Amino acid sequence: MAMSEKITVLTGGVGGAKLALGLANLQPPPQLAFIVNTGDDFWHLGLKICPDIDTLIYTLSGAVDPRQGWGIADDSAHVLDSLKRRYAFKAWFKLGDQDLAMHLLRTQAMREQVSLTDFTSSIARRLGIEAAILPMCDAEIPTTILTREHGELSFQDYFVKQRWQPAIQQIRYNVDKEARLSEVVREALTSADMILIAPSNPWLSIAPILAVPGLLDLLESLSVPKVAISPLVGGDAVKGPTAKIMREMGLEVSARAVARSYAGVIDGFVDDLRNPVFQLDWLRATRRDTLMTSLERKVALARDALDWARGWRA
Ligand code: FO1
Repeated sequence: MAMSEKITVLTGGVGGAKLALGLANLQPPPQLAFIVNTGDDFWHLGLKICPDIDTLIYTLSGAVDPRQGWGIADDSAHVLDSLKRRYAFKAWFKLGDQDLAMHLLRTQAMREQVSLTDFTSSIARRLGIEAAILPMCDAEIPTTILTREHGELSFQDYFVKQRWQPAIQQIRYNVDKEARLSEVVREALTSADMILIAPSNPWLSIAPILAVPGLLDLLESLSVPKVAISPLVGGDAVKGPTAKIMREMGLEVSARAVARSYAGVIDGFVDDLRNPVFQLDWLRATRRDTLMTSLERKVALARDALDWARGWRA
């Protein structure tokens, strides 16, 4: 039975990719589908760049730079250096030479009207990835950040150029009128035996996915276990601005506040052992060590989360 078990995961960023690697290394392997945030995507130097999709693809194919958690390990930067030295281009977004190959192919595909879904699945297959990697939407839904200091910033301007320092007034998920839930995303959700929300930033990585028209309603209508894993460990983010953003939005910085932000979406929560214990009457919760500092720990967290949710599945 476990052989054909279907697990669908909402994910974005480095934390999500770590859990994905744990899931992909489970024995026996479940059938995995990852619905990936594309709110961070942007056009830069004429190239279509999808950081969260690439982080997941590089992680699952073993190419990722383990120190950064994104980009390709031991990549060179000749193109970027040339842009900086010869042309005085302000290269604030680091694009490695090998990473550029992905952006070139993707940009060509976009120009030839290939959908992001089709391009992503063909490139993932070519890199030997068995899991389905599904962009949350084929239409662009760019996240923008309203700040007092700089006004409205595009996502990468806020995240990379400004190093997520400006205080957030509002996060906008700019849903285009043309945006539709793709058939493959719908199918991945409706056919899943279990749905996980990775320990990604709830507001920057998961909320853009939930903003795809029809996705939230569909999720709410499904009766399989829906389990989020805490992005906070010991009351702080492992990496990135989750805790800072919660403070700026006037939220308590706690796993409880994260779980409450998923009200109506999840019915289970894997909390970290280091966080203060909390209870919500609508939520099943368990406590684990969620720090994924080695492959063994990633696999253990993935296995524990699935075993736990299987235990209370009707
Ligand atoms: N993150 C950085 O902090 N600085 C960078 O220069 C940078 C370049 C980059 C290039 C390709 C890619 O796929 C990801 C890259 N990231 C970089 C990471 C990325 O922008 C963010 O981590 C995500 O968008 C947030 O999930």
